[in-house]
Amino acid sequence: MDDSYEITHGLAVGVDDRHGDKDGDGFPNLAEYLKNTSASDAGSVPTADRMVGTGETYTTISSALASLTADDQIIVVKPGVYAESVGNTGAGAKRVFIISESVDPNITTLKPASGSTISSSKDLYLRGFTLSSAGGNGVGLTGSGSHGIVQCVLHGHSHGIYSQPASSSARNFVDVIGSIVLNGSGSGIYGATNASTFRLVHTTICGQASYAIYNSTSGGGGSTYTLTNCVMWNNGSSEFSMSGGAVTATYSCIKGSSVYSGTGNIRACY
Ligand SMILES: [Ca+2]
Ligand SMILES: [Ca+2]
Repeated sequence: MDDSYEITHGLAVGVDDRHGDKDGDGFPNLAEYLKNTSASDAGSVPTADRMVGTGETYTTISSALASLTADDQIIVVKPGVYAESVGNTGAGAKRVFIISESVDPNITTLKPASGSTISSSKDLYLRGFTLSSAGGNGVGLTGSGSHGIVQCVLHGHSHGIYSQPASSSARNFVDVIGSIVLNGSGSGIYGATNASTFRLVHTTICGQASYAIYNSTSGGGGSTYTLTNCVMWNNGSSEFSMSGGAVTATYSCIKGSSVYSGTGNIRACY
């Protein structure tokens, strides 16, 4: 975002707050910037490029996504259960915002019969969904990009969020804000081959059979994970497997006796 836009709307210059929502209108600062609406006025909101739901032209997210001919488009999704695996990969992939019409993730659910729930090789912003699966990953991020997963519940996947940039020179930046990852058979976040940068804020990972966060050492995968006001609790193996990666935690509650860089953390409180 341009500094002039950030100054006009009271955003923090020099801080990557693209996935924040300063005015709380449900549209992230970046979408408001790209669509020329005000990031500091909840009465000024972008118009959806596509609407998905009963009675709309598009009744699946996949069909709306396939119809896009440009990047930086906004798909708004009405409440409902969408039994589809959404793929935003390959030659047709777009930078896209997929936003639930409701603030409540419990009434807008994405639940494929099998496989990963949503995958993307370009910038993906996803807000206000429950993602539920029968064994695949929740959000699979390949290619390289800047991604936001906001106010989502990721339930029962293998890995909740799986990031594997396309090459050692690519990198994924992933904001996870106000979300819960729980009760999957793998890890909550899996930093796979090649490096990613994760920022977790107000996010809980619990009840995963493996780790809260697992960092792979392959491909020079020196990923970083910055946690603020997060809870990592009761995951099957332990909270982190971090060889090759690094955790910095601040004002977070992390089960176990390990000490992590950062301040104000509560630990070993079990
Ligand atoms: Ca906003
Ligand atoms: Ca606004």
